[in-house]
Amino acid sequence: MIRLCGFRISNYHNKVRIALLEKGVAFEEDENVRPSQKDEYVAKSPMGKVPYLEVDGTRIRESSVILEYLEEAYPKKPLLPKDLFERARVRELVIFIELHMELVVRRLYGGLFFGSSVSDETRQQVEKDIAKGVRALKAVAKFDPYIAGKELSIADCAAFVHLPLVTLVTKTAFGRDFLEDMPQMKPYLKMLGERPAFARVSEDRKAATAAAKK
Ligand SMILES: N[C@@H](CCC(=O)N[C@@H](CS)C(=O)NCC(=O)O)C(=O)O
Repeated sequence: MIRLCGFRISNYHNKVRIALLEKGVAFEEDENVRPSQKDEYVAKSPMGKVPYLEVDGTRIRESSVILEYLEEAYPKKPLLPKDLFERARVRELVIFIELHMELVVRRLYGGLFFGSSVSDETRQQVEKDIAKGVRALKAVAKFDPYIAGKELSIADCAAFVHLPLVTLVTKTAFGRDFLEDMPQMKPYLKMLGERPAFARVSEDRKAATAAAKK
């Protein structure tokens, strides 16, 4: 049995949940698992992060590794193209989006969402780095209609959960949506949001966010 452990506000948890739903894999979900540095939790997730996947008692950590595992274990409804270069392109997009965009704006989450202080130096560095990430995404994204081309892929699961955060953070921190000069972005995210799996995860994220604010 497969169990996804994490919480429904987490963009990385949601990325995995979308992939499971799109692939039609039967799974259970423990949506009450929170990141922690406590010994008991790091015994399960050594970086103290969510999500992790339990497969018949074996844990897999890191969302990209989980998605690769799912591709290999459940190839019937693929989220990676067949062509080797196209597969590389999908993975390249995921790295651009996660390493060079989401992880960059994440440096400002504490300041923007949790009231901690952020230095001017960090802000300036984020502004520089995110511009590079956006440049990379622009160079490779196809929107044809999916981000890597004709077929839905892992890169769409990543784009859908992470890119709205790039918009939110850049608008709030710098007064401008750094994705605004990609006119295809909004209709693309809307189109994905109309797919049942994406819509469900999005609705559940909103409900979990509202519940957390109570
Ligand atoms: N590279 C990890 C990132 C996961 C991640 O950063 N998760 C966040 C929640 S969205 C978390 O657990 N943060 C707590 C922490 O970093 O200690 C993955 O792809 O699974």
